[in-house]
Amino acid sequence: MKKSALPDPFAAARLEKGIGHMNDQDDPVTMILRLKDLRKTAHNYKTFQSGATPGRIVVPSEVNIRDTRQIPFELDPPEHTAYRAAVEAWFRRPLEEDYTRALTGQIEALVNEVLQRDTVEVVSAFALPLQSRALTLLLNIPEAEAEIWISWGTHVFRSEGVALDGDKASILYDYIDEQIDRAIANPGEDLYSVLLASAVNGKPMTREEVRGVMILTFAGGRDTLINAITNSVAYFAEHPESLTRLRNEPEILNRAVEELVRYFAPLTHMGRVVTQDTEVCAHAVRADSRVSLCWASANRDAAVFDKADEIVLDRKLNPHVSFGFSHHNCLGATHARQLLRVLVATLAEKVASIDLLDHQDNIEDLDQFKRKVGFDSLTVRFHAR
Ligand code: HEM
Ligand code: EMZ
Repeated sequence: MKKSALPDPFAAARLEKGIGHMNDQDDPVTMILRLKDLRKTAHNYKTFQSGATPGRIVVPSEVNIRDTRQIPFELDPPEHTAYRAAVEAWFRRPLEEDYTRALTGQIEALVNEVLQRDTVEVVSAFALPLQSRALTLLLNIPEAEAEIWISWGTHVFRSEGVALDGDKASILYDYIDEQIDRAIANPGEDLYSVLLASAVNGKPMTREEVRGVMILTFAGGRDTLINAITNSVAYFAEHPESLTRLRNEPEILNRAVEELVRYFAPLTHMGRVVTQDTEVCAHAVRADSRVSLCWASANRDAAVFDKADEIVLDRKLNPHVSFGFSHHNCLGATHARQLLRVLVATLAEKVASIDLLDHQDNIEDLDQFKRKVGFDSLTVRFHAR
């Protein structure tokens, strides 16, 4: 087994039953493992809601460390539709030329820097700075601000060996509160100021709502992107022929990025709260219990994907659900895709090969399932072309 491989722990349960079970802080979760069932459930927001107690749809549940509702993530239609419409245009800015140019500048500088180094620990010295610097573009603030976020480590709610870390989360909340104060006192062109000046259903967004959008923007795009970046580096280390292919066939770049994202599924699953007794995959689920939409499992569903456990770099039909499905599909996907496209193109252009020297897997414990989602650390040496 290659070190960059992410085995599929859901295969047997998906085939045999279509569901899995896990406990999480005494609030159990029925995991939906097949793509077709997942899509049907994601559409049905009346029976499977996102707008429950803040933090409850996340697995592990964040109800004990967070009161603020993340927006638009923890809302259902019709509220969701109005809030999402208010922020959608901002999250499409990564398609603008200036944005892509700035992103390319950041990524080229970082790749040039690691090419000069002897060894590089990819998670902390490549993926984290890359994710943080790129986020300054999405927020439209000076790049230097990223240094503060880098000091927080990979996940803003979790720590080494601690599933949920309230102290760590409060660093983020306090920081966002300060930034909102600053934007109120001195409005600018940044996301905080734009949200404070925006209206939903004719009413100005409240401070608490702005807080909810900002917490989500920081939390949702952090370990997901860090895992995607680190897993990509590990993959290219073990598949130098793929770097060569991307150099010779740049037209497959977008497909390659979709395929890496399908295979890595950086967010394993996301919950919903059941509003009435019902069934998923012919299995009874009770009102007020939780189900989860398991993107990582659905992406390996052999009923939909040929060679589901392989990275087929130019895969043509690729209806993966790594960025979710239906109305809550990932708002940050435009940014994430641009970042990964520029990263992969830059690696193909500048890097001849990567030696994988040392690694520590990051394995999520989902009770019945143990899923490798990436690396806690990955040490490599980059060789220039
Ligand atoms: C929603 C995955 C990057 C912000 C989602 C959902 C998934 C997902 C699966 C759907 C959640 C659900 O249905 O409950 C990912 C992956 C990423 C990524 C795999 C990286 C490879 C980002 C980034 C940001 C972001 C960079 C912003 C900085 C959001 C937001 C939502 C969301 C705001 C909620 C959308 C809504 O509820 O309407 N993401 N995400 N994500 N993501 Fe991402
Ligand atoms: C939540 C979630 C968003 C949650 C779309 O996913 O990402 C998780 O990493 C966070 O812990 O709070 O933002």
